Amino acid sequence: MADKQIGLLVMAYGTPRNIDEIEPYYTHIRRGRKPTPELLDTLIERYKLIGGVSPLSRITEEQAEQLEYRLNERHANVTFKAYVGLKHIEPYIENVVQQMKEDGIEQAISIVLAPHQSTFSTDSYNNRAHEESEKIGGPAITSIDSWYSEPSFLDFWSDRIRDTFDQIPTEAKAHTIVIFSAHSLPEKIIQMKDPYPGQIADNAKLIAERAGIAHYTTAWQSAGRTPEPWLGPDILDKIRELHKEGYTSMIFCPIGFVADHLEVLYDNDYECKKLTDELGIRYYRPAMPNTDPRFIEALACAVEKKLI
Ligand code: FEC
Repeated sequence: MADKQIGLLVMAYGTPRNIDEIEPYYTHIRRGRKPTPELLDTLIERYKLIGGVSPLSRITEEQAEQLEYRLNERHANVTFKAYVGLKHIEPYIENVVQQMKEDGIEQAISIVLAPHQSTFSTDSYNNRAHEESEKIGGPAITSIDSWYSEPSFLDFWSDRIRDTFDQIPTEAKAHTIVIFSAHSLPEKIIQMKDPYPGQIADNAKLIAERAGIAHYTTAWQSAGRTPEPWLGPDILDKIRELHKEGYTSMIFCPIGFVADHLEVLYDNDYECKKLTDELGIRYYRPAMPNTDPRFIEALACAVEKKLI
């Protein structure tokens, strides 16, 4: 008898693959509103500062391939077939659901390459996948809402933090703080009882306990350039506040992201680093999950929980 086939819909944010794709990508993020020339230039400058293009599309592909490989390795009677569907650039989530149907996939599991659940984030990915499958009559998709508490994911960050502490001079260790950060979202999510802020706080606590760290805090980064209020405290304000409290070394853990990309390579490694340099603070930013085996394991375990 042929193996049971399961589609693995791996969804991620997406990134422009060259300079010409930046404007349509930005327009899509802004729900169809073209950015002003000033906003566009600022974004192009940020991409230039990280080398012209983001490594995100390559990393997303590798993460999906490795997840597929790991699952196939340990499930003898099931064949997992990974499909990458993106939020803001081709191949869009909808096109990939159509592709799965054309390929004869009847059953699929969807996972978003972002650990925490939010209406503005993971729910919007999953809703788009479900709406398309309902429209075209399949495949049946089972979605993972969030996976931040997977033990291997907690191990990944706590090991990274311990390794980073080892690099800090002994006399500076007592004045070191870990800053866990995630992408800010509009403040109205608090009234909407969105799970996102609570999950970030819980994730930070779980990692801090595992790593055995004395001082940690949370902050929001990369807020949108819109007039509405966004979740705070912003990470740059947080750095200034912690400096006043006497911290001299800071370990930045952007736990809301899982890869090297603009929001980490620019917002953390350029903007936060510039400020810590000005204030005379030591800046540490452990390597991102990318294709680390502990991270791939966390994704695989989250998928396995949805297997019937
Ligand atoms: O190209 C790259 O390497 C970076 C890709 C990238 C990731 C990412 C992750 C998240 N975002 C989230 C929410 C928002 C909201 C807005 C918003 C705006 C941008 C802009 C760029 C961008 N995001 Fe993003 N985000 C990435 C890139 N993001 C570029 C536009 C310029 C700017 O404002 O910086 C505001 C939209 C608006 O204006 O209305 C909201 C969330 C995540 C983490 C979860 C996920 O990965 O889906 C949440 C990667």
